[in-house]
Amino acid sequence: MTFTLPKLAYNFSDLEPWIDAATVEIHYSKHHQKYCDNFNAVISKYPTLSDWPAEEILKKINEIEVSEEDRTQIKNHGGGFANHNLYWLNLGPKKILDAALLEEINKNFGSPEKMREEFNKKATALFGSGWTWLVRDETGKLRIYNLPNQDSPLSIGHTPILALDLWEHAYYLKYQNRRPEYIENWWKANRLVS
Ligand code: MN3
Repeated sequence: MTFTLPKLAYNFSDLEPWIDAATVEIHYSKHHQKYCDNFNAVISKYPTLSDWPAEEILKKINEIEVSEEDRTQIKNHGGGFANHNLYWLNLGPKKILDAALLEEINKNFGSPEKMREEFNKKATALFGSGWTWLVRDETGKLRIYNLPNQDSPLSIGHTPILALDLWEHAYYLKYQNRRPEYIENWWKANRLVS
């Protein structure tokens, strides 16, 4: 199996004004594509993994029989591939609110506002390149945390729900050093939670 980028359900310009068209285009067709290509290159060395979905490979990152150097490659580029898949899926020009998710958020955080507050606090505090995550942990509880680089929550047994890319390539063209503004506007482009 060769991994390919999921087709976006919207045009590059559809997330304007929150995320600009140039950023979406470069992020998707250059950055995301590069993770995908590098992931394919490393997986092509291991025919036993060729039928596995990316998510399964990341879940078993510490068990799969690969060289340590390639494990790092898979973590970085497989993570980059899968993380961006979710990033694009979270976004959209039209809100399609997920009622079951909202109920879970209310149960775990009290309200979407409280969840966003905690999420934004974590996102603003992230040092360097990485992602802020809303995940469901192994007990079913929702949690918010940061992971560095392209590390995936799947690799620690969690199911990612919301994925905020905080690498500078995700926002620098439009927002430069104004990361908090990007974070605020990312919520506006997020179709799952208002
Ligand atoms: Mn990115």
